[in-house]
Parts: sequence; C-alpha cells; structure tokens
Amino acid sequence: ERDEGERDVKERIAAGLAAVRDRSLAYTDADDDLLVRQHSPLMSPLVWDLAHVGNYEELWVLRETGGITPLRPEIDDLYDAFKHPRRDRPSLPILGPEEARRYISGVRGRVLDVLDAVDLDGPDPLRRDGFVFGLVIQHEHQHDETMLATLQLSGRPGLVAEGGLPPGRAGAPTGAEEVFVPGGPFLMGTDLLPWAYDNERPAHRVDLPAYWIDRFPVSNGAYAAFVEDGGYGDPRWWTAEGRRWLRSSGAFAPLFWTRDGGTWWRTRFGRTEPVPMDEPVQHVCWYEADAYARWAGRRLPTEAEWEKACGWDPEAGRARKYPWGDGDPGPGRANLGHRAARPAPVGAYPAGASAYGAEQMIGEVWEWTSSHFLPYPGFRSFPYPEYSEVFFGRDHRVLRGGSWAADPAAVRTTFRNWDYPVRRQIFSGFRCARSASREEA
Ligand code: AVJ
Ligand code: FE
Repeated sequence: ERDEGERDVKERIAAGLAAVRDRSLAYTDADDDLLVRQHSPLMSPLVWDLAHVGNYEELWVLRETGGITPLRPEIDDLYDAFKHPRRDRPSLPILGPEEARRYISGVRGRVLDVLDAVDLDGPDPLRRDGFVFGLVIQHEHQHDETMLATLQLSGRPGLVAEGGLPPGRAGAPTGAEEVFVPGGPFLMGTDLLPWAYDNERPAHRVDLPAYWIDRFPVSNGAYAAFVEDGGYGDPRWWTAEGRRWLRSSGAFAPLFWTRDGGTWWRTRFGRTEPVPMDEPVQHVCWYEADAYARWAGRRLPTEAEWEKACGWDPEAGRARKYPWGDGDPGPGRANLGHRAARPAPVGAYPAGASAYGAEQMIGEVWEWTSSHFLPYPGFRSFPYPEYSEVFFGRDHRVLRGGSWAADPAAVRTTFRNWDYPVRRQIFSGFRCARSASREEA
C-alpha cells in the first residue's frame, strides 16, 4: 500500500513536470530574435529563463538528489541569478534557443530516471514527499509567469485566449464591499504542506485585532476614480518615497493605461482595448496601491491580515490550503493557470469565497500587502539561502494570492511572493483593509 502511494505521488510529479515544461515551451515557441532580445532592462531574455530552469533542475535533481556528474558545469555561472543581474544577461555567452531546448530536454530525460529510482519515503528532506521535484516544478512555473510578463512587454500578440472566464456579479461592479474578521489568534504559515517553501514555515500563532478587508480586489473602475480625482498629483496620498517614484517614473495611471477620447485604454499582448472597469486593477506598484488606500480612507492589509482572511477556518480552528477548503482549484473556484490572459470580473467566483467571505483572494492578481518580506519566528533556510533568506529585509514588500498567470502548483494561502515596491510589470493589484473600531470589535 505504501508502495502504491509512492507510485501515485510519482505519477503526479511526472504529470506536473510535463505540464510546466509544455507551458515553458509554449511561451518560447517564437522566432529566435524574440527569444534572444531584451525587451526591458527589468527582464531577462526569454532564452535565459528557458535554460535557467533546466540548469536549476540539473543542480537540484540530477546533482544533489541523483548524484549525477554535471552535464554542463561550464554554464552554471551564466545561469546563476546572483552573479548576473537581469539587465546584464543579454551580453552573456548564453545558450541559443535551439541549444537551450536541447539542454533542458537532456536534463529532463535524466530527471525522470532519478524520479523512477528515488525513495520518496526516506528520511532525506529533499526526497521526502518529492520535495525537490516540487521545488523545480514551482520554480519553473514562477519563471513562466516572469516570461509571460516579458512577453507582454515585448508586445507579442497571440497570447490572449478568448472567453473561458465566468461573468462578474451584479452589485459588485466597484468591489466597494468589506468583510469583517473578528479579533483573535490564527495559525500563520505551515508545517504540514509538503511542498511549501522555507519562507512559509514554521506555522506560528498570530493574534490580530479585529479588522475589515475588501471582499474583492480593487477594480479598475474604483482605481480610475482615484486617478480621475487627481490622485497622482496629490501629495497627501503618497509617502515621500512614493513621491520620488512618481517624479522619476512620470506615472499617471497603471502601467499599460492610456487616455484617449475620454476613455481609458490598455494595451497588453499587442492588443488595445477599453479598460474593463469591472476587472481587478493590475500593473500597479506598491506605492500606487498604498496611495490609493490612503485616498480611500483605508490601508493595505498586513500579510497576516491577508492570510487570516484567506485561509483561516474559525469553526474548525485550522488553516485551509485554499480559501474554499483543501480541494484543488478548479475553473469554478479561481482564475489561475493562464486561462484567458486576464483577471476575471469582480464577483466571478462566489464558490471560491473564504470562511470570512472574502473572494478572489487566490488567482486574478498578486495582492500587495503592507508587510516587508521577513522570516517567520523559527525560520530555517531550506534547501538553500538564496531562495528566501537573502531577500529578507526592508527592500521588498510581500504579495499574496497568485495571479491569473500563476499555476495552481505554486499557489496556496500560505504562499509568499515578494518584489521591490516600484515593480509593476508583474501581475499585481491589491485590496484594502481597515482596523475595526472598538465598538465594531
Ligand atoms: C519568488 C517570484 C520573487 O522570480 O525572483 C525564481 C522566484 N526564485 N528563481 C523570483 C524565483 C528563484 C522569485 N520570486
Ligand atoms: Fe530562478
């Protein structure tokens, strides 16, 4: 029985590896020129990401887990994200598209051999429950989301699938509705989810005062009201750093928005359309999210507030893997996995509501929180400090929830993403919160 369980896990891993590779190859099914060119100094050439995920897989599965002699030790340095910042990557002697595809498929063939032979029930924490395979699957999905952001910046058309998303809900056009989260302790983070990253561990008790949090992510319509109220020109709403960012960026609206003929338009994946006012706003940086919240008389939720509203089940006294429970995200619960290349309208997923009634917390947009990316009490780096530990500090803000471009394999209530507060080429939005008054609490 134990063996059969392990076989099932191995089958799931093999399917996960195949699915993420299909996705990577689909995103890089393009002319060589598009793949080797740098579309923004913020991003790597796509062909760098492609070989980098294979190199990561070689390091962790073939060398660390399988004890296999390095296939191409001479290229390790080129794909080390810490040695070469993104803006410098085009000038490196990296593998060309054909060579990169050959390299990653050679790695993958041997990875499947390692998977076949490995003992997933043993004491080694890299092997146990297939952790190392979860690591590479999630890593590749995260790079795929990054590649999708690069493709959007490149202007390449053709990645916008039509339809496939449920409609919004009447009465929720602006999303100006809140849910109440009573004060009290909850368990933040996890000790139980086998593929959770080190930064999600350990589970620990956090006691929060009562608060209100938006039922939905802030919509384009609500955000447009801030823009049209002169929000970008009013220093009251911006922190000093936010004002510096405004001056240096010249931003006047979310990235990809333009104004023409009294209408807001947005250009994504080579296509221009009127901004859909009932969709969650995306491509705002942390400073914009923070300024909007202040204008609205609110604030961003802390990371702990976000996680409690998303995942805590107060009746059961336990955390759920997803807002609705532990069942896998399906097309009726959340907008994940690049179904339609856009967020779904506000109110589209009543079946995905959390115990407290918050909706669309998983999928749609990564949601900025007010929190810096810091270790949980008792944090231990695993399996290497360069995934999380070196990023802890005050440089980054935490994003939660996962976007429409994130894959279910790399999304859960405890999952933590982080970025610089100036970044907005990512699929980022937010929702607001406010502390409850004494009477409300
Ligand atoms: C967690 C999305 C911030 O892309 O920099 C990829 C994920 N880590 N390769 C990133 C990651 C190593 C990371 N983020
Ligand atoms: Fe990486």
